[in-house]
Amino acid sequence: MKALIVVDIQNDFLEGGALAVPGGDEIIPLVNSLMPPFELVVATKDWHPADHGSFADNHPDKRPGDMIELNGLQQVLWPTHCVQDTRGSEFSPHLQSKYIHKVIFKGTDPGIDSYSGFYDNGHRKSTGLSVYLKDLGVKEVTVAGLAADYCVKFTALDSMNEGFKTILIEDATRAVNLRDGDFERSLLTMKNAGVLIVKSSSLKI
Ligand code: VGL
Ligand code: ZN
Repeated sequence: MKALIVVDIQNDFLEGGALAVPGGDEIIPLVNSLMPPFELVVATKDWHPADHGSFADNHPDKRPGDMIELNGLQQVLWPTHCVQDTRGSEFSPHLQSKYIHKVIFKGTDPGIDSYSGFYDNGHRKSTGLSVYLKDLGVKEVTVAGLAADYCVKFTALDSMNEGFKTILIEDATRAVNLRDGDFERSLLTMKNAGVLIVKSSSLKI
């Protein structure tokens, strides 16, 4: 069985949102067309409590983009985003969420960030996604969504580590690009880890 994982297509990552990913809105029509052919569609939601340690607002004298150490891990500080049960954490109204079979919530522990849909950034706790997929007999995982240099990258890398054949649709993602070239570097990191990088036009489902 093949699964599509749609990463964090939430208002805060889209135009007008707190942590808007440049061009993020452009992928939504493509993601909408990718979902129906998949037997299983899982979506992730970044789902932070208001006191989350990745928010610059929660650290005196810090600004978005600064680095801190958060419980032993290096952490980039972000604008406050995807707070649980706010409009910013909802799926885009343009995303055809009726095709989503299962939603995985991540980043709920205020003391640790969670870019991947599988594990937190310290690989300390699992979200249950791997067992969920394996129980359903999933062997192949295709990844799309936001953002290519954070949540999409770490979801794809963990998917490989968990033993799934893993495919990234490169035109169905966009990067934050805090530094120039982060998108290209992320593609290379995924490729070197064994992730197949494909264009949607050459995708066979
Ligand atoms: C993400 C930064 C902070 C993402 C989530 O979805 O890529 N990036 N939280
Ligand atoms: Zn986040």
